[in-house]
Amino acid sequence: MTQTEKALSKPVQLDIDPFSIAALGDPYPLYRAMREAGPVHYSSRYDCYFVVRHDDVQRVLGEWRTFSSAAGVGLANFNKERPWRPPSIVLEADPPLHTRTRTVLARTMTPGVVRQLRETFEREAELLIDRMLDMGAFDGIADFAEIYPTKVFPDAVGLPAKGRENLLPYGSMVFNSFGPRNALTEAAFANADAVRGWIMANCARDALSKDGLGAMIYAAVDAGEVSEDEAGMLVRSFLSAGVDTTVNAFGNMLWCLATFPDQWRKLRENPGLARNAFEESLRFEGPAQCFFRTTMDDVEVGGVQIGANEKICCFMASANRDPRRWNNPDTFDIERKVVGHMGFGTGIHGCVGQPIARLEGEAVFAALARKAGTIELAGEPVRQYNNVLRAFASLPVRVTRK
Ligand code: OVV
Repeated sequence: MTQTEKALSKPVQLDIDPFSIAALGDPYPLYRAMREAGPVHYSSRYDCYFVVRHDDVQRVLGEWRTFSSAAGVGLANFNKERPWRPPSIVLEADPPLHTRTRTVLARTMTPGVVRQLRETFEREAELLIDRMLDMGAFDGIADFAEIYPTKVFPDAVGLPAKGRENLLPYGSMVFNSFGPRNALTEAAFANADAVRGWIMANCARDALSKDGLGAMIYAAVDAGEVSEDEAGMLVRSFLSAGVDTTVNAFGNMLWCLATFPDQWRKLRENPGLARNAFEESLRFEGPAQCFFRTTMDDVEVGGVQIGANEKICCFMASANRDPRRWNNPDTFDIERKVVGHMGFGTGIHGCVGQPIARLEGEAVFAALARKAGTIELAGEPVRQYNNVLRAFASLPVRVTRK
């Protein structure tokens, strides 16, 4: 095919709804079919383009000047419709605003800060795993995945203990709202005002401890880097992005260990693999399945011409299973060289919290590897449906001591 012919190719018309319950329950066959049918798909249902191959996802997320975040990173185009909350000043922003706000956030996640958090995170991880082993049989979501990230990270931020039950409902609102308006969004917003009210009230300087990551954000106000209001918005980003993501990463990782016994055996025999194993779970069953961008200009993606002010959905979870990039992509392999996975995204908006997410994952799954003998499913897992998060509602698991 000549370049001219290539430039003329049309996107594949997408009839399937990736945000239907059936697709959300089992998205990988759909991702495969889309990757094989072509690089770019167009959905008239959503008036949105879908990008599914590793190279293309990497490019779209990399070229932030062309593929903007400022009109929202969900399906809603903020140039055309009002967002449901004031946009995030880091996620839903382009440089130069994004550069300034991300710098302030990143300073709270440096290796020095992580080193200081490690002791507490590891102690809490030991306590968590001891409780699991005492229980023997437990729900991997309610008793495990939801427990640790809703404690150690809010503790580190300096959030008060009272009202933390609002964190997961808020995360559900945030992540469902990146998808289309459907029954899932509707359900997530059932108690929206109370949940949002608690979140906003607890982002204020006075609500937070004087020695946490939240206080570090407010120190940037005193240094003239952000305004008091912007600081509150950055604390909101901690609470929006830092809880549901890690909770579901934990649930998905536990499911991987319970359903790939050879990989569990390897981890149990070598707890030093915990960090890479957690990383591989983010490739294989990452919680954040997709994020959107908006085109700033006419642009060609994968040989397909796309106009300006169009929405593009980048499926990181499909890029993470693309056989063009990975050997045996549908195999969970904790010794895999997993660099280049998109579980944390990529480019200037790549997860700023990843040092803390990795610390949490390593602490918990290394403790599990040191202490547990067997892990197995004790019943049928139940899915939690969310427009963009891969999640379980319930995950019955049985463990024994080493
Ligand atoms: C990465 C992410 C997810 C959800 C919310 C935010 C960020 C935010 O900045 O509010």
